[in-house]
Amino acid sequence: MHTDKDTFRYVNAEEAMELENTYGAHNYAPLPVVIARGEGVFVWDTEGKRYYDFLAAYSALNHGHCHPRLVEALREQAGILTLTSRAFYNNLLGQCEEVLTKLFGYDKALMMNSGAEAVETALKLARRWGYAVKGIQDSHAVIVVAANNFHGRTTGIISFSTDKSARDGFGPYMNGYFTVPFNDLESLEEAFQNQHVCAYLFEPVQGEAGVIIPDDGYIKGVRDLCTKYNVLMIADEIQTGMGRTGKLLCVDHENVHPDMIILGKALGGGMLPVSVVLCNDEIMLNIKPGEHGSTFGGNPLAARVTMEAIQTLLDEKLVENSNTFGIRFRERMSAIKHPLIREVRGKGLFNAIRLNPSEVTGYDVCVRLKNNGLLAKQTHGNVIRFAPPLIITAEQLEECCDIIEKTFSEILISNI
Ligand code: IF1
Repeated sequence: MHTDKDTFRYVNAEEAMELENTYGAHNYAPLPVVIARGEGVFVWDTEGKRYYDFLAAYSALNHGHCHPRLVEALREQAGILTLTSRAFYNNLLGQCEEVLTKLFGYDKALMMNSGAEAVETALKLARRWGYAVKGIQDSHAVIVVAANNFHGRTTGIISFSTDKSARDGFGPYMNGYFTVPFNDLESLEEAFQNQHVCAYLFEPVQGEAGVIIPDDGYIKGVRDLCTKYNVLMIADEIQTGMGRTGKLLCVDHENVHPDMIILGKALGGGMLPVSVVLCNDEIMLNIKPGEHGSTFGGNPLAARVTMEAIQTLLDEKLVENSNTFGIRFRERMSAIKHPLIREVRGKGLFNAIRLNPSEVTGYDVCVRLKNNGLLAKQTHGNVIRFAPPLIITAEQLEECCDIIEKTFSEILISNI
């Protein structure tokens, strides 16, 4: 309950938006809704209106808002020990690393905080392996990436982005990357003819590009080519992992074991930033003490919450939920007959609707969805991503499909 001695105050929606616009960077253009509370699949705005959250913080909220088990783990550990730095051991990091390595089948884990930090860590590990193990000439390593990738916002990562809005105006850029079309094994094999290539970094489903799903067999094909040419296969599962696509990892759909996987977002249960790189000793142990790290990486609070997030995911069968309800969601969306809808696509509860070009944009549809009580986000103008928490129930899913169907029925298109 809010009291005067609190360091914050009640604000209405107008004031909250005014404060952010006045005192905050304008690096986002948020939907005009001010969220003040979250629970499960729901959020409430400052005026008490309830919405279904169909973005789930870009899949960081697979467990839903304020999951009781995660809140309790966070709350209890926050009063015991939150941070030691890695200058010392702590009683929880090793246990968390054991859980992660055994669950995903790797020798070692390197815990970081943001997804981008884990991606940068993976890139450094790949290069170090390229020099120390593959024998690539120092500072000549090349990492292959997919066009339309999204792996984070650091100057190193945007150096290999093909998205102008993410990349332009931030140069000079990092060298040592080569771009191939996503979902194109022929181009990938051609790129691997270069002996300086040490790794291929890709998203098993491209999220920001608009939930782009590769052909069946692509992930297996990547595995085979990486093995054939002694190139590290690095799967960025920061958004697709933790059950989002109906399997624990997206690469599990093709029973493929990458040389390195990167996790983030939901790994921290939507409570705090946690990310990790998992790989075997031949790769991980090329970074020696003092050659990489971060202040908060592997802190005991993150370790505790991560172990609770993983156990909750398994106990509540959220991966199975994602698969089952994803099928139902696409069934319902495909049944909506509307001139605006061009394509419904997805895997598990990672779905998107691609709109036909018209005077109605993805943003317009998201504003209408908001007015009807469902929050979603467009990407690249005409694709709307639908990715609810994996804890959604059958009844809630049907209600959300009803809302989406009703919203499209209210949109009259004159120019298609
Ligand atoms: C923004 C996008 C999604 C990611 C993958 C690494 C990262 C992300 C596959 C970096 C982060 C976030 C970042 C956020 C919006 C969101 C996003 F639209 F930017 F592209 F989800 F698709 N790999 N994605 O999706 O992780 O450093 O953010 O923890 O920057 O606007 P991070």
